[in-house]
Amino acid sequence: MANINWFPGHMVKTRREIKENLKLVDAVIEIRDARIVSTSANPEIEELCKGKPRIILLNKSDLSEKSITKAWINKLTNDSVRVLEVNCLTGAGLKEIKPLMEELLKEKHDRLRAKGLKNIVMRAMVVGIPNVGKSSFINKMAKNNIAKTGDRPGVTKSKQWIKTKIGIELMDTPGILWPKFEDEEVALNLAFTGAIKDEIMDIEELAYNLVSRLKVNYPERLMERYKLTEIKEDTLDILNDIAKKRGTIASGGVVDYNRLSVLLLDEFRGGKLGCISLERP
Ligand SMILES: Nc1nc2c(ncn2[C@@H]2O[C@H](COP(=O)(O)OP(=O)(O)OP(=O)(O)O)[C@@H](O)[C@H]2O)c(=O)[nH]1
Ligand SMILES: [Mg+2]
Repeated sequence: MANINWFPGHMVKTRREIKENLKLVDAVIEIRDARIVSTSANPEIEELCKGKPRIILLNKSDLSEKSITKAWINKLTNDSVRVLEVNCLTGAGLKEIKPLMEELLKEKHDRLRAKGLKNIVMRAMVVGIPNVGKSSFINKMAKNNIAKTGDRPGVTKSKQWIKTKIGIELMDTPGILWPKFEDEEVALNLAFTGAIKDEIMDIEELAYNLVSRLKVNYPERLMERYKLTEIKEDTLDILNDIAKKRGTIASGGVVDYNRLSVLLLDEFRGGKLGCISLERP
């Protein structure tokens, strides 16, 4: 349905760039969308990050269902991966990054300290698929003056480092990853959450699919928000009921599905339907 153009050529280039840049960092900070934890993962991330400790940030956790986000944290945590729920708009959860990174890098740091090193700077690269909040994260973490430090010239290719409030340095350009794009489910999840521009989607089809999904997992939210007395089986009937309640009716008394669809998607994306997770572990 969605005409997503991810340019395979770019993928090869970013993969190469990420691999190059990995040599310069201690850890990878991978950002995902807490509402679509599986969809917002990159299928090759494990392979790409081979050997590097990774911190997965489940961002936009203000919009996801808390218990499900917790379940994802349990599922994804392992020896070299730590997972945090965060909100890059308020900064909630971001302070936890440093202790987790120290935990993951403990052996390396012990080794360095044994050699007499004192001020160990931790460096990380930020990666994630489009729209997960990479820029918001970097802006929130950066010290106000966004002080950048260059590497010594001639030693490494000059890379800009962003100093953060928690004493970690971040590579200034995040790595943009691609999602799995083989199935329609993934395309829909990306579109529901706004990661794919609406112009390339059929908005009415999208809203129809969203309500079809919500009627199964979150019928009570639909009832509450749109003051429905029941959730009918047929999605079209639900849409018509919502249209009546919301007055998205065109002249002649027919439902204005375009206006209704825009309203539904806006309200979903703005969290008006409450905290909703579209994927469960
Ligand atoms: N509700 C909510 N919105 C967020 C959060 N973090 C980011 N956003 C919003 O998500 C949208 C995308 O954020 P960006 O920081 O631009 O994401 P990005 O990963 O840099 O996106 P690209 O540069 O397009 O790849 C923006 O509208 C942000 O305001 C969050 O924790 N909660
Ligand atoms: Mg960005």
